[in-house]
Amino acid sequence: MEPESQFKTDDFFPRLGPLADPDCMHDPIQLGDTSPELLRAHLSMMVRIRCAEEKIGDEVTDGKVKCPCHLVIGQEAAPTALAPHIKPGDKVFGAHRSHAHYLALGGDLYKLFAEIQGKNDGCSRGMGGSMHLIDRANQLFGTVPIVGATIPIATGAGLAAKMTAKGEIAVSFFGDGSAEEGVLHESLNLAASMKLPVIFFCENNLFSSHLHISLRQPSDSIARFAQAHCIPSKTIDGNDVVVLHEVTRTAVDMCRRGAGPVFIEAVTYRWRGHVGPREDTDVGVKRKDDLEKWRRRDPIARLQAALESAGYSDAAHLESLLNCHRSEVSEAWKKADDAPFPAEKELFERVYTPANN
Ligand SMILES: Cc1ncc(C[n+]2csc(CCOP(=O)(O)OP(=O)(O)O)c2C)c(N)n1
Ligand SMILES: [Mg+2]
Repeated sequence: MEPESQFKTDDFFPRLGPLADPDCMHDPIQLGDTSPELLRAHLSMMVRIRCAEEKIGDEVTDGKVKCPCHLVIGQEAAPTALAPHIKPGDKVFGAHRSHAHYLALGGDLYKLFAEIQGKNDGCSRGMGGSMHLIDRANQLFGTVPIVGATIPIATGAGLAAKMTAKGEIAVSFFGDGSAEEGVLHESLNLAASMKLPVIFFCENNLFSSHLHISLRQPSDSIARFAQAHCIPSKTIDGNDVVVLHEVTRTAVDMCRRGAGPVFIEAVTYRWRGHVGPREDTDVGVKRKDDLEKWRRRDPIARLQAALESAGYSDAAHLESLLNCHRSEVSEAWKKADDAPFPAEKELFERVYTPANN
């Protein structure tokens, strides 16, 4: 009989370690040689996303929003960092928590708010709500609530990009919960076997609804599934926009030059409940204590602190960003509030494609 010690598990079960430890990484981030203009642009986008999310949360609380909204507050850095690398012809896909991805890619704030309010001017013409965002002009090809559902579609977009050979890529954003769907594993296998230009981008916020990852999986690192499929992967601090910017740039370059798929695991944490604006501190493993610590890993505050020490920003600069985005947000919300709903007769016309099309 073989000795048990010859059965290996350790190499194959990486753990997130400090990346998932809420006591770590509270310091300002390292700016490296990133230009001050780019850093300030990232700061501005993350503040814009947060202001929009806080507004949506307030309106949900006031009962003005009828569709479920999954807020991304605390997770602004990953979509912000990826977006500048995306070019016309690329195709980005998201999931149910995708307001930030829509905005980071250049989506129109008014059309987002109109969609959330079910209005005719919404980006899905008022028929989708918060979880069905689309903005093809800015390379966002769809977000859907079914967990894992856009992963194979992004993989198919990767196959199309490979066939047209113009250096275009596909990006699939998904959460740690998607790793419990078979379709992720099928997609990883296909993309690796066919060397498809797909970035599999896991925003691992350690939770799927109210369940912490330690209650759902034997390891907290989702990148282990990339390793199992021979896909190069990198697991990083998902609240450090500079690290994210560099890693996503490399991943995009690898995909564009035909190196095959790449897997990024960005470790982060959502501040609000799974759905809606409440903090939901009564669920999950130590969520109440952990949330307070994760707030100290705030992607915005850590960038702002680093910018202040480098002399690239100050309290007045942040204040002016907040004022500017808050007023844009409140104007866009008001405009969406005043906008008309779609006509009732259009209900089926917009949901189903006519048979002769
Ligand atoms: C196939 C499927 N199963 C279950 C659900 C219910 N559900 C909606 S969101 C969610 C959690 C997903 O967690 P994760 O992928 O980590 O994303 P996060 O909410 O953390 O951003 C679940 C289980 C669903 N929408 N689709
Ligand atoms: Mg999650």
